[in-house]
Amino acid sequence: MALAKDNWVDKRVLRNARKKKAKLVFDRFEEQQPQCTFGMAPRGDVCCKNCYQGPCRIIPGKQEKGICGAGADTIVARNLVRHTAAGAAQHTDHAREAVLLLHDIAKGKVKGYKIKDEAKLRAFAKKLGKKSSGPIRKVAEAVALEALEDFRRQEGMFQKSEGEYLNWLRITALPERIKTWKKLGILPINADMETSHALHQTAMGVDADPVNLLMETLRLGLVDGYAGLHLATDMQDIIFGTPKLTQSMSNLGVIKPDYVNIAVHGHMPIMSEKVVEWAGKLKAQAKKVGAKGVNLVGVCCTGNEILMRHGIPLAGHEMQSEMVIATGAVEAMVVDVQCIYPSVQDVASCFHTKIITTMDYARIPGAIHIPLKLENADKAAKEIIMTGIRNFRNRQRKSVCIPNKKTEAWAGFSAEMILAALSKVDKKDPLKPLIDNIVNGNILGIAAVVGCRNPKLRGERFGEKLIETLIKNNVLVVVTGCMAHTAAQNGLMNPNGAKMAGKGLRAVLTAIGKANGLPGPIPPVLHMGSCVDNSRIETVLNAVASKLNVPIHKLPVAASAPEYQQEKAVSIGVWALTLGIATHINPIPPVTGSQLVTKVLTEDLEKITGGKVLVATTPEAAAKAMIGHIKKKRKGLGLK
Ligand code: SF4
Ligand code: WCC
Ligand code: FE
Repeated sequence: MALAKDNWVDKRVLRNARKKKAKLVFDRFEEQQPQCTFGMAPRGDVCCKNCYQGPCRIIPGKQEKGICGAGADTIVARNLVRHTAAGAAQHTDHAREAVLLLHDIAKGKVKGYKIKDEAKLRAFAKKLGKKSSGPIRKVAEAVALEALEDFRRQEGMFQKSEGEYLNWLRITALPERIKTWKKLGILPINADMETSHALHQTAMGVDADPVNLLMETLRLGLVDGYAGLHLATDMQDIIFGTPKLTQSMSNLGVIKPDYVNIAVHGHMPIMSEKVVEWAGKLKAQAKKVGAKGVNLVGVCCTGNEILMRHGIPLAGHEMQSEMVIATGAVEAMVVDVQCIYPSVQDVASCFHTKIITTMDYARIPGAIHIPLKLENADKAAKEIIMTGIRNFRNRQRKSVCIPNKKTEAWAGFSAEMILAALSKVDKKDPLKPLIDNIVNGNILGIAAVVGCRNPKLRGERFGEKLIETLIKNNVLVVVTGCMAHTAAQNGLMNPNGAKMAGKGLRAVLTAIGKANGLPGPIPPVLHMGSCVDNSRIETVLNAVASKLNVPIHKLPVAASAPEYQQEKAVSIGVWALTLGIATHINPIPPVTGSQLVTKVLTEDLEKITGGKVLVATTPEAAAKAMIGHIKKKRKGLGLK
């Protein structure tokens, strides 16, 4: 296996795992070969499992219809709706938890949490047309109730183009977009209604019209973008603070030999913020067991969240989560929801690590369960840290293998932080330096490279090669999610990384660094946060689009999820398409069995929302497609 080429796969840690007979994702990946090719490119056959007459397989020229009579177009479109709905449901559930927390803070029901960014909260009240002055808890209640409306509004069910729609979409998206979506009749009414409706619509014997189903997919993209991503980010910023520039480290080497190491993995700051707080408070307890202190490290998106707000180092992306444990030096891994391989418990059983689950609906057999609820968060977080501390004595020194790999990573580039940094260049008009440099070609365009790493692409360095090629070609890259870990580990998220950027881009990064009194250029790859923080990218794009008075789809921008694997990546991608962003996704999604769906996504959609799917199966081809698109958009704007 070509694993050695991936610099995030540490050979010594792999060996350490093997010594303990711990199987890692790569081993299971091999065991799974050959994987079923139905529904997958390039064969492009189609598979439906939506009822128990099936599963049905469609083979062109041989078996054209499923038992119920559904053909390839219907099945492919239905599957896409279901994946998008599942992704959106994860994000909206996440957002709802944050809204409920704000509501409980407002009602004085929880003591352990506070509102950190009052100015942001008041700004949202204003946008929502609510009273923004006065006691902060009153404002919080009004905002939380407006947000909750996005989960319970019923009006407009059978007249979607006329009815009411998501508050968070109304206050966030640009008027031009809302008009487009309204015309298409895809404005979502309430998040829960839409995701559950999608299950109904795609069941056996309901919607068979592929075009209608594709419209539903777009609607779910909007659900994801506004009732999921934006709502989650906004609530989290209000409660936990809006991220600012922070400097930290990344990769497995952030695990420290003499400390109680606790890895935090998952997605929700509701849990991780409390863990961060208590890790700080219980230092003395760690010393009592012979450790120098508690060393928290972040995995996956929780890693991104606590890096952005507290400078906690990133230990690894989702696919490295098992390797974090296989260092033999992690006392506890505490998890909440999403992207947590159940295998972390199997690997932990080979070492001394305790896996601690915290959410009642996300449990792993064999793990310790310490439910972290709003009302007992402090008690639970304390117990979590103490579980790690108590376990320090069980660490087997001979099983410890911490690689000497760590890379400096700058993070915290919220939209507010980007504007603040730009305002040091031009106080009166912060966006001007960015726009001027796009116009003069120093910055060719902006690309978001986001999402997961996929074991199918192991050894290919797809994500890192794509990012490197983009910045070399003067494309400013913004990242979130597991791709942020990738960029950090490859040295692209610190001032040194600017050396890899093209001349024009480097000059801009240097000028911004200088204006901000930084020791060097700002990084060529800006860490904008977790997966829900893809919302921050739209915030920046909306600001630029509004200033230039052009829709997003005319801007020289593109996106890529170069190694996607989660349903959430699908819903985020669909949302990007609704915004009018050309979006590369790889591996090729399971849509090629339907010529109609493939054509709509890669061609026709551009005429409808301005967005389209870019297909490319090598990093070089992906960079070429994205840069080609950016150049086309520059030309459209009359830029060279
Ligand atoms: Fe087969 Fe139709 Fe059932 Fe799908 S819904 S499994 S195509 S019978
Ligand atoms: Ni977002 Fe993908 Fe990571 Fe999970 S955390 S693995 S969806 S990128
Ligand atoms: Fe994530």
